[in-house]
Amino acid sequence: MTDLALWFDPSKCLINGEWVAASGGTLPLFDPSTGSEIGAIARGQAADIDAAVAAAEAARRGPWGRMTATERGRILSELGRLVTARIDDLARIEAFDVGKPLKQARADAVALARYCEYYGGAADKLMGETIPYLDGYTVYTLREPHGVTGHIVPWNYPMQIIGRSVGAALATGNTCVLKPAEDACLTALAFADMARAAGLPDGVLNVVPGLGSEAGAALTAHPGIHHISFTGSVGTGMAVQAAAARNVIPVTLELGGKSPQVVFNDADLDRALPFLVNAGIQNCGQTCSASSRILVQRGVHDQVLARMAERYDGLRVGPALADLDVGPVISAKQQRIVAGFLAQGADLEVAGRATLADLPTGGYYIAPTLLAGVSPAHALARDEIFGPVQVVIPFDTEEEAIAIANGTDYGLVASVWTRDGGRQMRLARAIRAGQVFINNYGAGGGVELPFGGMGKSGHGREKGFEALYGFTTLKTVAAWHG
Ligand code: TXE
Repeated sequence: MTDLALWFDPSKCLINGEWVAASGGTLPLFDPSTGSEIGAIARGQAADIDAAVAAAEAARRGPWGRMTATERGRILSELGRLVTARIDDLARIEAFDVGKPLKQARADAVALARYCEYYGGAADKLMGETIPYLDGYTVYTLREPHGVTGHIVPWNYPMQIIGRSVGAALATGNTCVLKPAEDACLTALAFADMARAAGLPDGVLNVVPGLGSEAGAALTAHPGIHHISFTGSVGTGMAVQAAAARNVIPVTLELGGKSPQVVFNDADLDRALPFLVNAGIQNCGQTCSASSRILVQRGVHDQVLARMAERYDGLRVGPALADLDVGPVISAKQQRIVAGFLAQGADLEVAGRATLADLPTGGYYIAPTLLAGVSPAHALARDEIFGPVQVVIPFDTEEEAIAIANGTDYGLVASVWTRDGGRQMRLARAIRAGQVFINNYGAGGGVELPFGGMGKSGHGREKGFEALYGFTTLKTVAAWHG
């Protein structure tokens, strides 16, 4: 880890502006590219969460609570500048920690800076309304912060997910307790340290790394938390929502998907092809909005399959810092999950597959795989795999395409590839998804674009201006003045 030149101690929590040892000691830190144990991170537990929530509560009653929206925005904008100045450092840390190729980690660092810039600029643009009411009254609404917000972040895009949720929460005046994933917490600590340097008062952003079953469960059950933002698996999301229900607080859940791209016979295939594959292999397929299902109309099916397969065969897989097309998955556990899915699809036609060669032994590698002729009812066409695996499903009619696209429990993102304007509009309405792209696909991108799921992909919206509504609560003031 010394190669990373960390300027903070990764084995500590950041609570109330101080680096403190966790009450649970430490957890081992593994390098996904080699499988080697290369350090230790904090193992936060309930006592650390208590301390972090107390610090956040005190901070919201302090100067932060009286700060104008413009001042909060300036701190976020300054934080964006500090992140921009360290993009290369952050990218290197994230690439190493998550196993993603350096250029993908760099894009995440750029997005983090952009979230700070976006929410810094938006902070003082959020307004209430005046409401026409009875004679003699003036009625208006105030948008107020929830209070202390809890943020449970997964390991696949730590910087992007912290940017979108913590950025919007701070812009609206909340104070935060952040529980990053045990598999990748380094950039969360780096970011919080930079936030102090940008002028964020102590206690406004606290970070407690640790296990989901310990620090995560303690945070979601804590009576001092007023809102929870969670990104992760459906099962854990259900547990988080149940815990939140006991304290009757709102939750935002982003739980992944099985996002389709629908390619019609009249599509511009030259434009579509790079999007079709990249949306499946980006971050080794470990993207909530990965496009893991490619629905192709029969007239171009063979051509699309052949061209995608050619790309798969040529993909280069290697350690994160080698900066090839695809890195390892995050952990031995994730490698087992993806391998298990591939075993379930052992009878399916492998249309394209990358060759694994010259890899560090012990790294968590999976050969990117394109499967063809997959029935929409097959588990690999319905369940989130979260690895570099895409299935190609043929269809004949528009109605059939819509039925297949909507045929899973998820509804996060979709895209439609066609030159027919009417069809673009019909599918945009008919497909059940929080985002529909027409003749493009935005896996993980779009700081400005409201994002979130339908069905088991979750509820609530993050990103864009819309997120500011989710991180505030509305108060109505009705004044009678005669
Ligand atoms: O997820 P978890 P895991 C999906 C993906 C993947 C599967 C398993 O399909 O294969 O989930 O990954 C914290 N109370 N996604 O096991 O458990 C945990 O510490 C509170 C989709 O990593 O959901 C981590 O910080 N928190 C996804 C975060 O939840 C708890 C991103 C995510 O972990 C907790 C990641 C608990 N009881 C996985 N248990 C997406 N939507 O992008 C765990 N956590």
